[in-house]
Amino acid sequence: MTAGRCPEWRRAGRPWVMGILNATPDSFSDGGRFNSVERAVDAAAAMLDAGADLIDVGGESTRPGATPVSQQEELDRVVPVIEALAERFDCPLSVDTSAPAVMSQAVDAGACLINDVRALTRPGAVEAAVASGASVCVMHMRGEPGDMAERTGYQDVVAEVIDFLAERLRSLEAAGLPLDRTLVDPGFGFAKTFEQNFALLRRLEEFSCLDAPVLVGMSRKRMIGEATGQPVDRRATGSAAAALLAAERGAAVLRVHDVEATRDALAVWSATCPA
Ligand code: 8Y4
Repeated sequence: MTAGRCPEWRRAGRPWVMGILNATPDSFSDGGRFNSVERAVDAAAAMLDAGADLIDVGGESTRPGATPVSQQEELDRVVPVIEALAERFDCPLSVDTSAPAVMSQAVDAGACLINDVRALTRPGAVEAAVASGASVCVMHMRGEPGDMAERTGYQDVVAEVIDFLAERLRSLEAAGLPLDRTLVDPGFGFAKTFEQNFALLRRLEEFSCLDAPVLVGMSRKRMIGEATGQPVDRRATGSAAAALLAAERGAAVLRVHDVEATRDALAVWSATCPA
């Protein structure tokens, strides 16, 4: 299997901006596959125009209450989109999935990064990821999107999330995934309260002890809504502020919906950094 090339995640200057692309059928689509692939390509083009460095393609919603998607449906949604993006653009592509078959086929189609909110815990996921040659982002969560809300008991959320990720990195390394192919993610909003999410953001620098690039995803999430009082469609400004604070605290990759707002915030930050 051949993975598209991933960038060197750690670099001087600003973090990489990962644009979120939902490869889920939308209500305007006529249901035809070609139509939804074309729409996805257009959405990716718009994010790249706005300054995205890479695109994260997902076909399964991890929102609480979302209906689970069959593996075949996920493959049908994600693989044609990644193929089309790999043909059209030369940016790195990421696949947001927990399913081993989707990992393998998405990497074959051109993805260089596997973004798994379940940290390769599904049977066969570690093997598929190792064999793919792609990089992997391992994220902290507890339970499943349906029961996460009740699983927020921590003594020290930052220490416990770091411990979980450290343990995951060790076992992935033992399974044949070298450290230079892994990123870590605190999993904002996944089984965390408002205070816990903001403790993770405030103390993000502590994640540098893991020696892996840190990816963060806070874009438009409830933590932003709770801080700003804004509904989901008016959280771009709050999300850009959160992304900037993460950048300041060492984040290597920012997973965002609002690429232009994020790039503008980073441009202002960069101007304060001596060249
Ligand atoms: C509005 C829009 C409200 C989106 C909530 C959401 C992460 C992730 C997700 C993350 C990594 C989401 C796939 C949840 N979050 N991957 N994925 N890190 N690595 N919710 O934080 O965006 S989906």
